[in-house]
Amino acid sequence: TSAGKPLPPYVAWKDPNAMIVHTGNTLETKRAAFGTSIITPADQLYIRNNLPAPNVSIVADRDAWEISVEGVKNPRKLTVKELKSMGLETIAMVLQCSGNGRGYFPSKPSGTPWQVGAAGCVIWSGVPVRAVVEALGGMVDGTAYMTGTGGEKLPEEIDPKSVIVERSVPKGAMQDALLAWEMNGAPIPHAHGGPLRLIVPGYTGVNSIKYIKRLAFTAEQSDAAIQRTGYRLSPPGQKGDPSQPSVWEMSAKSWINSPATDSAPVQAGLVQIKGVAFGGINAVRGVEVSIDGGKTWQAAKFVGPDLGRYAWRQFVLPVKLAAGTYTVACRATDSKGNRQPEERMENAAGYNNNSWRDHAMQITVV
Ligand code: MSS
Repeated sequence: TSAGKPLPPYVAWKDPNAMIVHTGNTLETKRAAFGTSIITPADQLYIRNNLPAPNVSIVADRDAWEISVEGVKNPRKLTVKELKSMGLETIAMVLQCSGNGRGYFPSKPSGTPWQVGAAGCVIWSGVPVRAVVEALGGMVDGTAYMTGTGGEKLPEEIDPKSVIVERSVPKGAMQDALLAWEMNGAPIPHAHGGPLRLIVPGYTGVNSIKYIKRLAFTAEQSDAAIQRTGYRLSPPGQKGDPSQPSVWEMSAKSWINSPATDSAPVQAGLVQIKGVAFGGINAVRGVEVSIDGGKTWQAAKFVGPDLGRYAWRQFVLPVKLAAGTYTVACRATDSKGNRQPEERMENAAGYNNNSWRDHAMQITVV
């Protein structure tokens, strides 16, 4: 059930029955609300804003939005209209917040206690970043990172570096990245980063910069707080600092959506156990389900089309269940053979939780 908080006005168009409203800037999809036909509809997709979203007037004339491309041989500003003439690609991708699953950390790190719903599988259309780079003469020598800057208006009288949403990723991530203007077949909603969003497939959500106004190829990582000290895998009890790994690539993960703890009691007999599985930076190869808390595992079957390396796959395992209590769990394996671990990797801010044990659920069959 929803916490009872109403949808904030800028996302009043979301489905109130599908969302848990944590705060005005953090909304997650209810576990039982995830459908089984792969794509997460816009009105069910989670929201995470590090800063309040810019005024909705930025989507009044989408084609006129400008991005400054820097760190290329011929740096210049480009409008969305110009970008649309430079190339087109469509990619299905799991958009997942770095902190998805934080709610399962017993250490209760500060930040939103997301369970499974700060994630969705979304289709993006836009121009490949590599086409833009090529058109502008290639990256300058010495480039090591691709840095995206969000178009929020920054509060005055604060050091901009302390709040600006600006993230750097290794330059190799450019290969599959897009500057996207469309999401699930419609112009990207303002709340999800329209008119233009950087999409970095296989990386956690924070790296996919909404309302992007600057894309730079840089020798160093951004010195914004969100990059320097934020989104770092810090040992428990320690503050973030640039010597620690940045939260970038995602690893194999899966979870069961149905039957779920918060859905109606399950009737004894044949039950279809359903969920999602993805590989993160790699494709997902398989997923296993356990109904005895991880003692034994059975391979589940993928259902629906394979939308590529960065998408998730829906899976199902039919099982006959007698009345009783069961602990259901699942674990994914990626194309390189990496298996979703039993335990989370402890870190101070509660990032990258892909522990299958944390995502297991107790269900009651009557
Ligand atoms: N971008 C910008 N510009 N701003 C902000 O705030 N956030 C992040 C990304 N991007 C931001 C951006 C995050 S953090 C996330 S997740 C994402 O986004 C979300 O998305 P949506 O659309 O869902 O809201 Mo965590 O890692």
